[in-house]
Amino acid sequence: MDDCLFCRIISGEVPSNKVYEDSLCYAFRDINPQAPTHILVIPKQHIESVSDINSENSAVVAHIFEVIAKIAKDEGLTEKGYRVVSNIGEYGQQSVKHLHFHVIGGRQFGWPPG
Ligand code: DGP
Repeated sequence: MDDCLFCRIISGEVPSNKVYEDSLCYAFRDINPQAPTHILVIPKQHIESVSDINSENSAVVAHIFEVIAKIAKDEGLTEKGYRVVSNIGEYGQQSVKHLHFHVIGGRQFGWPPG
């Protein structure tokens, strides 16, 4: 989508700090990191949010979680633990309307979230 920031990052029109890429997904460092490691993993296909995952497009989500496990290992997050978050809609405070999974780690987190 022309007016989608993350689609423009995938195309290279908007620069990003790439961590991983394959034919289905793209991972890059968040511009405003909330922890020592903060990576966003996104499908190349434009899907707006978790609410739009269905039987037609869910295979890419399964693939993304395999990629997340690999990235977490590569970034040294697996031993201590980390968090995977997807914000959805207004109450979830989703600011970019392209499905993305935050992979955040490198410090202790609290629960519940604010
Ligand atoms: P969310 O609030 O869940 O929609 O998260 C969107 C994230 O995207 C937020 O943590 C900041 C990040 N972000 C926004 N614009 C850019 C950008 O241009 N480049 C990068 N690398 N990250 C961005």
